[in-house]
Amino acid sequence: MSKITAAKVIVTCPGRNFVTLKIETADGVTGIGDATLNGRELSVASYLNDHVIPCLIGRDAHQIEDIWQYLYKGAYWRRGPVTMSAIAAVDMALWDIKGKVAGLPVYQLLGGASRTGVMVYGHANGETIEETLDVAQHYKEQGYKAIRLQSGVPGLKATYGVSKDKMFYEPADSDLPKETIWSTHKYMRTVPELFAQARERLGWDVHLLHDVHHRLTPIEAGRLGKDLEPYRPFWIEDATPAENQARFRLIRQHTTTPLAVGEVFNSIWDCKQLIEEQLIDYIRATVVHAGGITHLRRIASFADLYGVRTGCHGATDLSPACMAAALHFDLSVPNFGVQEYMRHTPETDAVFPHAYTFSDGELHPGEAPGLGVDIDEELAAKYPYKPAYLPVARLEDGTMHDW
Ligand code: CS2
Ligand code: MG
Repeated sequence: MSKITAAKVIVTCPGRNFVTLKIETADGVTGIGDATLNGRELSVASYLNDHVIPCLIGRDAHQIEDIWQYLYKGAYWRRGPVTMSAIAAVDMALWDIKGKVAGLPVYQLLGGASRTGVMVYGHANGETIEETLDVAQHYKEQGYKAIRLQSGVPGLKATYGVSKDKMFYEPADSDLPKETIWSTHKYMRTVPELFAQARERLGWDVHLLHDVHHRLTPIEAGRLGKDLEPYRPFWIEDATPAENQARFRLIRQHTTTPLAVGEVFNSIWDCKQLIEEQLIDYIRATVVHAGGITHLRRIASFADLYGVRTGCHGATDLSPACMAAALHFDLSVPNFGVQEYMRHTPETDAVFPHAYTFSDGELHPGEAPGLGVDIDEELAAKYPYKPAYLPVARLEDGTMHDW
């Protein structure tokens, strides 16, 4: 028995906000979990402080499944991004503790390694196609086997995924949501040209991905998928908003371009129909937003029945604690696809010392017991919370759209 004696929530902002749960047991072993929900960080911090931590004290840290079920069923108001991010943080911290007590990296507790490393994809973006491909060439030279391409759209001031800093992308960049303008008509002409030039310049040995970021209707997504088929994308992501999972049937009728969705999902129920009707090819749900390692394993096992592979979200707003947990999951899960890898800033890496390493286009979680990540509380205290929101999108006539 490893009795939980204390737990605390650490909010820090080394360039962007992160929320971390730290759990301590009677034998002095601690574990951490990421609880960051971009733009709603303080909601999860409160959910943990006010409604979870009081229920954890005195429980056995080794009872990961029972605690998961207690927090999920005991909430009465099940699911949702705040609840499931809080449960995820507890889950990650308990797997961290279990690994440390066992003296094993968490992937060994999940069934051991199923591969030598975790293929990741980098993020090439630019105002123009040429600038985007210059950055993509740089990622290719760094050894990346998979690269996401996002370029500016002529006639639009700003576009999802295009940032000033080419090695770091953070969309939550203002203390109230920025209003951006979107035009599907202008966008639809740009992406096929981007991919045509990308194959010309980068060749066929590198996987190319693109994030549509919820912007299209199903038939527009079908059109885009069909237009991109000659360039064989690894996937197009979030082609259309997925609350109504049946929307993807229409896309599937028109294109064989692989579809990825799920970074905004927080439970298996958000993707059950998408998976069982084989409407997608990759599920993007993450450790931090979909209930932790415990629940993500359930989603992956269900996906495996239908030939759907994992492609976990890994943006800068998921902390190194989540990245570490994701890599232990990725190394072991049988139906692995790819792991997103947006590098964090040096300040963030200093606050979250970690064992994972990058080489030859792959990440590896390392052999440290537990998750192999920690939080430097003293350094974290130097970066107080700073309100930051994701943008919103409107069409050129002012209609609210999906960002
Ligand atoms: C994006 C993210 O990484 C991705 O695929 O969709 O940048 C997303 O916009 C942010 O994580 C939202 O917080
Ligand atoms: Mg995305």
